[in-house]
Amino acid sequence: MVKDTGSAIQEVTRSVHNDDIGEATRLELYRSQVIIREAEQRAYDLFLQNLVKGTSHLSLGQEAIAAGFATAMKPGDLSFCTYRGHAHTLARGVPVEKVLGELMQRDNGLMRGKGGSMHLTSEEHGVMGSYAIIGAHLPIACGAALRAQYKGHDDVSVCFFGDGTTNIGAFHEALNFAVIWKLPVVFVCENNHYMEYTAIHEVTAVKHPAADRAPAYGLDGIVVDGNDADIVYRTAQTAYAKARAGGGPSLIECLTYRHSGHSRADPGKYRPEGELERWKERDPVKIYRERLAQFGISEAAVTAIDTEVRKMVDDATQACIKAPPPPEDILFTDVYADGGWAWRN
Ligand SMILES: Cc1ncc(C[n+]2csc(CCOP(=O)(O)OP(=O)(O)O)c2C)c(N)n1
Ligand SMILES: [Mg+2]
Repeated sequence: MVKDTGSAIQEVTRSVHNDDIGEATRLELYRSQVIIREAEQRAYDLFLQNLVKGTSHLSLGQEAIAAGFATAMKPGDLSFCTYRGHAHTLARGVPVEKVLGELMQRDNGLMRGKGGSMHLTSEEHGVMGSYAIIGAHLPIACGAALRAQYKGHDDVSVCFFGDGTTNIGAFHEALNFAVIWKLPVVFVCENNHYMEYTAIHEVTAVKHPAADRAPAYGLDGIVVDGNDADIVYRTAQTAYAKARAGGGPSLIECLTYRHSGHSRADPGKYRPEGELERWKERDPVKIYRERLAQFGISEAAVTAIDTEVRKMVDDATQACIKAPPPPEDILFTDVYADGGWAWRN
């Protein structure tokens, strides 16, 4: 738990010694983080080889948030992502090959290469889109939650966004709407301390961009250590249980840091010297390896996961390199809701 006594924050203190998570879930949390880490690093390597064109935004350093929230979800729960959405898409179980193929604009990609890095979507996995317009998906997540409430379904809509997004009108509108309607939606602010190239504290009136605004909408201000997958997982469980029980929305601010620049071409030179190194000491994957050891999980079990995931990412890479580009006729498919475009003529 990150200590913060300077603002109206509800402290959510959870002991890592309370082992209610269980070994199977811990291994799942670890595996999910390693898949994201390896796939994101591979995406960057492929970019350097000019095999990924266009821009992409990596979540290296932010893996615990995607892993923790997705692992606590049930099938049927819905994820809404930003352009920094590879991690959340992978965490819901979309195969690495589908994600890398999409980044490489191949026919084997998640949307056959038509969407690209910033628009990963898989209805089958509950990934209801990645949205490049800042804040646009918060009201959309409210709409999905309103549908669940109206139909009496118990799925939860989980909406991920950055710290900079809290200064956009849609963030405030969506929060107010969700509270008034008591919607089963969980808003997750990944506070990585930077917008594109600007530190969030330079342009925001409060210290905690999401949590300090929560009381204005009648919500608790929750700040958690977003680099600790156990804490994230437990926080997610609490918020989902509240949403499913008709208790309405939650807003959770997860403190974290991106290891790479904003997008693939950004070397991140605007960051103060030593800051990245300090955060790397709190690398979520490193923290979690230590956690597994603390709970008596053998090094061999951990290495087996690392080896299996690396092979999976290598195999996916090879399959994508061999995959053809999409045929031209996909330009005329999946364009409108009926799947085609004929109605326009
Ligand atoms: C409405 C809108 N305004 C501006 C942009 C340009 N833009 C892209 S990313 C970004 C910064 C967002 O920062 P944050 O919400 O902290 O997310 P992070 O990239 O750190 O995950 C901005 C301003 C945009 N995509 N949409
Ligand atoms: Mg940010």
